[in-house]
Amino acid sequence: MITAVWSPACLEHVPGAEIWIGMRTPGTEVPERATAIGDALAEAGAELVEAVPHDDTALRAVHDPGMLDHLRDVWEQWNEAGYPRDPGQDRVVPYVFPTSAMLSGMPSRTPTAVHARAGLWCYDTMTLVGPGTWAAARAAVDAALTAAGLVAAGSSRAVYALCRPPGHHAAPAGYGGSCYLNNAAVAAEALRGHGFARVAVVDVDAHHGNGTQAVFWERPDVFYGSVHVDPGAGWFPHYLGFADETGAGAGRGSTVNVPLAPGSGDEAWLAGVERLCAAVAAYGAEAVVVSLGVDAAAGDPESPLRVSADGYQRTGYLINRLGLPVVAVQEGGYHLPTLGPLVVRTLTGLTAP
Ligand code: SP5
Ligand code: ZN
Repeated sequence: MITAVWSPACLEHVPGAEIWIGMRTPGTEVPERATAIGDALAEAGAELVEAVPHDDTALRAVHDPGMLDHLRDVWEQWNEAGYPRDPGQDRVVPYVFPTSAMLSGMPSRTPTAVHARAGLWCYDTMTLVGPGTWAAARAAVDAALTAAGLVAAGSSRAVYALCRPPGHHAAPAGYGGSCYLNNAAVAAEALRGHGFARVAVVDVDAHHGNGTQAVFWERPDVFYGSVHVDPGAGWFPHYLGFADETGAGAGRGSTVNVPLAPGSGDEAWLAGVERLCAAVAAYGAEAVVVSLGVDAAAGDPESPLRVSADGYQRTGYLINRLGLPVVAVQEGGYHLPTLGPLVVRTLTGLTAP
């Protein structure tokens, strides 16, 4: 039996577009994704549980309070500045970024103008903020926290949170990659708070979860492992996710990255998942958070990996066989016709007796 936590508020985020290489493209992280997954879960007979509101304790342990305030308020400020009317931009889109190239060693200031401040907290032009973005992102966090609570209470060994927007690209003080708040990191933090001494995040989204990696980079109490398309072969997030990134300080060795060549299918993918599971067992994790993207599927428009539906079920089963409590949170997956069935297949493997 699959238990799935969801919130209707997750549909309120309508990105409207992604600005990619300067072009306004339709965007792929659309509300219909959540509807497609929800429909497939209902058809599969999953138990659907509505998310319960939680306080900000775990969220504030993951993200800079300044970024949280920004995300909560920025659309209203943008609207009040009049940009939806003149020049006609109805979403928050940054245009200047305080990169090290710009600052050249000088400290960053907080710009007065909202159109400049957008680039302080957002690191790309693909992750737009509209009127419903904060409500949806915060509801996705509540779904992840509700799932973590159910697992901690022992109501199910594995619980799935239908989080939207996704979260694994959201860093402590920067959002991007269609992600605003890091649902998986917040779930891991919550599991720590519920008394699991060592928690592992296993990220099977097609892209490297640079945000989650950054949150736990120096932390010995949360492991981060990811299998993803090689950023060095030209894929988002481009700057992070290489095999030599293994953590620092007290977190040295508790990050594992398995980049795969474009075109990789089930064999290479499942070998990567097995490597992550072996590392999780060796680490001595007491609970697992799965960053469950299904965009490594052969039919997905956002990655060149070629994982089959059977490959996803086996992915779920390999994690299941660790025998640990699991919170699975939705990340990417953009091929609307197969998205729902792929999630169901993964959860079928994850919850098999
Ligand atoms: C959570 C997640 O899977 N985020 C993925 C973010 C990666 N997006 C990269 C998009 C690169 C441009 N793709 C071409 C789209 C043209 N409309
Ligand atoms: Zn992805």
